[in-house]
Amino acid sequence: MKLLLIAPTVEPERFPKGGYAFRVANYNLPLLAALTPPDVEVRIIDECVEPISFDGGYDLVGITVNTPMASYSYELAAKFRQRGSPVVLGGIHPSVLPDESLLHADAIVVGEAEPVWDGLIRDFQRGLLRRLYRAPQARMDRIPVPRWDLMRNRRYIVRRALTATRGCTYRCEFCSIFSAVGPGFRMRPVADVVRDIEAGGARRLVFWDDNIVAHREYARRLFRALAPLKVRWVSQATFNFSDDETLMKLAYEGGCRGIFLGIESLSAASLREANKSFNHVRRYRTGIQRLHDHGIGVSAGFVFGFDHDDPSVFERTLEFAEQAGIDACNFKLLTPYPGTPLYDRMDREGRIIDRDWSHYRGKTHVVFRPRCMSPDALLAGFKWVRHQCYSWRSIFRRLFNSRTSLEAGIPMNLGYRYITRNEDPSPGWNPAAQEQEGECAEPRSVRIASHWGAL
Ligand code: B12
Ligand code: SF4
Repeated sequence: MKLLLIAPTVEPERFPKGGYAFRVANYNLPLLAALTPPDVEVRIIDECVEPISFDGGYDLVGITVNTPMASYSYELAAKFRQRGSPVVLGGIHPSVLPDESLLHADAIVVGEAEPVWDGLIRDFQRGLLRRLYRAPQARMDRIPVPRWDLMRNRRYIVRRALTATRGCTYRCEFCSIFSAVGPGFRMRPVADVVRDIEAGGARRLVFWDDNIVAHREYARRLFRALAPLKVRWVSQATFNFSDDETLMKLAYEGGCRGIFLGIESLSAASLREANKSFNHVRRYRTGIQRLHDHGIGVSAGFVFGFDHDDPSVFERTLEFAEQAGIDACNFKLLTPYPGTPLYDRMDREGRIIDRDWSHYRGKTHVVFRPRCMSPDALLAGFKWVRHQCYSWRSIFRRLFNSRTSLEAGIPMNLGYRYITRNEDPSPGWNPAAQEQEGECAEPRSVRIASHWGAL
């Protein structure tokens, strides 16, 4: 039996020929391949690094689907099905919208593949494939070593990605984690993580954990176990990582050179709205400094479009990022992904204006009606802040103020600069330059003054 596993991309502009920026190896498909019975011949195509070929005569095709890629994945599924290859869809989007996905597939998996994938393949081989496989949460002590040997390894800048934990202890309004991996925070045995890294044999890794420090004691054990491996890695964490000196020290010794922090907003009101009050705006600056002092670069996620965001939010964020020396900024438009509490609220309030999933990329379209500015102003401000932040002036200012982990900071900024300009050459405009009218209107001078007071 021949099985093809596909990771599609809707971002061909991000991966032009020879452009290696941000090519990080995919994790879920090598994992799925490792769960596949050994008598099955498996091929993986990650569209970020190679085009999809429709003519392999595959007996079964599996596609991993997130929301922005849903429509495109359905088109791919139709093409394979026309050629006689049945298609199974899995991942976050089929898990939250199973009825929609079932219209485009022979079968779907809702939830994590580990508990059901082997059975699905056996059902298929016996001609008994069911339409829907609903998986319970996977056991963390049964995660196999991913089949990295099936990847086009040379085409990635970071060749190994994995997770030590799954889930998050928080429930931010806009976040899909709860619907992606279910409730609770689960940890893999540290020995299994070490086993995977040794088997992977790479010196540079990404841990795609949602919050690698959520369980402090586990994180300490993990970081101690990583130290002898002499690997360098980046991961994701909540801001309170920066409260814990011991943990930051152990993380650095274990190879951590950069951390993605969901800062999201400089406004306490917006953080409250997002159910993220555990981020304390007043601690941002010292927290970033402490991470830098420990040799850990900071990549910060910022979201624009909260109900409390007025048109000055873009320039205030840019100024803060530069002064605090944030090594890399990841800006996103607030997007109500299906399955999130934000989606339910926006839907209830009748504020969703666009349900074309291909627009749910968090950077190309505003899909809801913002409270304090027009959708056009939000999109323009978003483009403006991205372009400004990746101007040479801002890159220089941020990296100069950081002076940490430049071996990661410089290529990351060059990568982001390349992507930002390649994705959308339009520089946008700063909505704060125009005075706002309406329910959120406040003189600009007052807005700016109250902002600096809060920081
Ligand atoms: C890694 C990652 C990325 C990487 C992907 C790089 C790569 N080469 O893999 C990058 C940085 C590029 C990325 C980009 C984006 N991402 Co992202 N990303 C993740 C992250 C952190 C981890 C995914 C992962 O590998 N998990 C580990 C594996 C093992 O789990 P898994 O993927 O869920 O797979 C399991 C099951 O879903 C299932 N499964 C998955 N696929 C398949 C396929 C088949 C056939 C079957 C049977 C089963 C199955 O079985 C797997 C094993 O249990 C998740 C957060 C999360 N915890 O899921 C967000 C997440 C998936 N991303 C998200 C988003 C929104 C995005 C972006 C739109 C950016 C943004 N606005 O944040 C872009 C979209 C890019 C695009 N073109 O589609 C959302 C998805 C929301 C949604 N409804 O789609 C998530 C859930 C984050 C969040 N907090 O909300 N992302
Ligand atoms: S945004 Fe981060 S902290 Fe909030 S629920 Fe998602 S993963 Fe957890």
